[in-house]
Amino acid sequence: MTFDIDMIKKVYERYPERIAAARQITGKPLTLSEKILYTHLWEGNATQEHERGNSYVDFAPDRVAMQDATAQMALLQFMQAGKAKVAVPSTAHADHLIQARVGAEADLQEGINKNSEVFNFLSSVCDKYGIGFWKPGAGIIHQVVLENYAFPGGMMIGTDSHTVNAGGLGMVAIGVGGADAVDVMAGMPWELKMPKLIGVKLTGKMSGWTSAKDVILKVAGILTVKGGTGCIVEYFGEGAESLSATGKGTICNMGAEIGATTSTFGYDDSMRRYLTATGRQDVVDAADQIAEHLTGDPEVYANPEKYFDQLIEINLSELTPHLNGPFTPDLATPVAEFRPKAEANGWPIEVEWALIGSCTNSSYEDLSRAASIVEDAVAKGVKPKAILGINPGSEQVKFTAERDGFLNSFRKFENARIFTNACGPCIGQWDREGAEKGEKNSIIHSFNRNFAKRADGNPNTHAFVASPEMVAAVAISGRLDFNPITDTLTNEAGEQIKLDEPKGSELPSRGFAVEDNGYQAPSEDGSKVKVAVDPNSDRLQLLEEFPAWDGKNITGARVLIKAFGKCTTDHISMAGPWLKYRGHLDNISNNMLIGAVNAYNMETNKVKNQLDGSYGEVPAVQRAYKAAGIPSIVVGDQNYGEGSSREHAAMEPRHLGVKAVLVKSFARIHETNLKKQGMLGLTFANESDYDKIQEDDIVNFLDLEEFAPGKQLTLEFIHTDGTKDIVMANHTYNSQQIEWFKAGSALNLIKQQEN
Ligand code: MIC
Ligand code: SF4
Repeated sequence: MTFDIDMIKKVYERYPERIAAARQITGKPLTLSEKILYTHLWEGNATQEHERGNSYVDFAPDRVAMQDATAQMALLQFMQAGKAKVAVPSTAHADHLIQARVGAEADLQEGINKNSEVFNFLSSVCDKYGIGFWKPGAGIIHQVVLENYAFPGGMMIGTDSHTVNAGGLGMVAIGVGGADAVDVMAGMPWELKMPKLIGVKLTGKMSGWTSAKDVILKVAGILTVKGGTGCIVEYFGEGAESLSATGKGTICNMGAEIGATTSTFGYDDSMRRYLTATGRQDVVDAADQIAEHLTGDPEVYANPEKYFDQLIEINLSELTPHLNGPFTPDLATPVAEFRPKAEANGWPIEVEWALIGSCTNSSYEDLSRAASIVEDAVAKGVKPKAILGINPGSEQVKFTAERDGFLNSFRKFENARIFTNACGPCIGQWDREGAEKGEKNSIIHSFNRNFAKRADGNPNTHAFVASPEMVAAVAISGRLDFNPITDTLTNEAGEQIKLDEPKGSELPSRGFAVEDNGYQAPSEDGSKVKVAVDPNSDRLQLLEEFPAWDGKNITGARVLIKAFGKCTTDHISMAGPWLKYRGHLDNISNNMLIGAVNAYNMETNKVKNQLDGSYGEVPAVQRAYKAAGIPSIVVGDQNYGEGSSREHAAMEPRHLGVKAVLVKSFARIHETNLKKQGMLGLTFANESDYDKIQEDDIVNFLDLEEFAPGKQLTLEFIHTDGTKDIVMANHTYNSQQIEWFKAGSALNLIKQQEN
């Protein structure tokens, strides 16, 4: 039976009434996104219209998902909230901490050995508080959620930016920081600014080498990494219905890369098929009773320009395969145009590694299509030039793919490696031989992110994102500019051959199978379960409260760093080798901003220490300021904090005494994380003021004492020559969020309110 089916039925029972209330209040046909949002209002039936892009709204999500690298901090915070059990169904998934090195079995065992302290902590906290725990090897959070928990019309939050993957089954699923998850698990409302809506109308039908991945690679090229900020992307049209549910998941998943709050699709037959295949006929039966509410109204899809804030149309019949990258997921290039662009930019053409997997593209369908390419190449006598690495998305996918022979198809390549059902190379959990040499090279993968250093730690690795079938084709040819539609390959007999188009199965014809799915149910009564954290551990550290604001203006502050250009959460709090400290705030703070480029010398991890004029590493310099009682601020560029949901990127500066982050613009999750942790997240009222800020400036806040919603803050930058600039800063704090700042963090406020 489906997990939490009673909860799902309750959600559906209240749908008709809540939709009726929403229709009455808004007086217009509704998009799917609005239906899901309005049926999940904390207050119950809608009593007022919420202005898109403006009103803050309290929601009541149906469930919470967490992964091991963020769950540690989320649960350390939850433990402080004083609750006996989580208020909504919640799960934690062990997937980020396992390194890809030699192959699935050995890597999994090594991952368990190395991380046992953390896995035991997660397992016991989950047991205690009523949280389902998916053990190491069970699979990647978003595939496991899609297979077991996602349901059309539901709303969930998850402590990972790719939580949005569940839009593939018609959810509004949103990535958040751990502190937001704590709100929901503690039974409190969860706040979000009412998103704007981008409609994407898909016409036509894909064929040949084109895959669902190419839809989102194309959309990323159109909208760029910040074009989706504050928006839900809703896909519709005959083209949408022609895509499989896991293909829809791929598209929604990578919506994180355009900064979208989430993406979703209306309930259709592909979802029915997927739910049935994954053992959830009961969800189909329940959903079918209210099917009309689980998709946008026909008037909306007939006249989308009237109901969406922005509209994009893509004809799937004309869409061709893309490669996106390097270093940013929105640099989209159709495969047919790749060669001249690569030559002009000096991108290395030859690839040594091609990787299939990640939460984005590791479904049964993905593996089957990629395997068909490999089989074809073997049959035609072509040897692959690159090494092909594969991370299946879940134990269920792996077990079924093994049974159906796909994994053996890959194994026909002597240089294929099947890794664990886990994130692996996607998050730098990859022991790539030779990466430390820092050589300029290219890799291709079916993941979603390709920021510098992300996969193998080498800043000179150019990573390109493509569909699993293109990754397989490039692995065989060894060249990024290989266009399987037009180009030939030379086989071992010296003949010119062409690869056949990929063939695959949306779902296993014999059904999914699995022996041990890796799930651990929590105890009914967890009150006796002990959660131990060793005070001497270097992996886990109980949290201490951040101090409350002293009510005064911040004065005499220093500019710790002015970050130049792209500054993602990978730059602020690197993953890979640092993942091991995700449960230990003080230790992980030693990676704070070490990847950010200092605008004053264009170097990373080298900033001026104003105490003695020397240059030092960012965390060390900040620790020196903290010890000397000197406040500091961080200055940044556009879309600061792009990428991950990791709240460490906000907690580390908070812990080390940074007071404010002043940037041209923020990515949504990071801005909220800063607010939740009691930091000041501010934006330049005039972006060009960024240029006025100098390395040796002294910074004074002039009117923080009057901090209020909608009121700009005034900062004074005093330069060494005695001149000064007044910089106006905008902020988006509402009155509740200002209370978080005053209390020192949102969690402090929860605790105050409990007492
Ligand atoms: C990522 O893909 O960057 C991660 C690792 O999954 C993160 C979460 C994390 O940093 O733990 C994300 O996307 O939110
Ligand atoms: Fe894991 Fe990569 Fe997906 Fe993040 S994007 S959840 S690291 S597979």
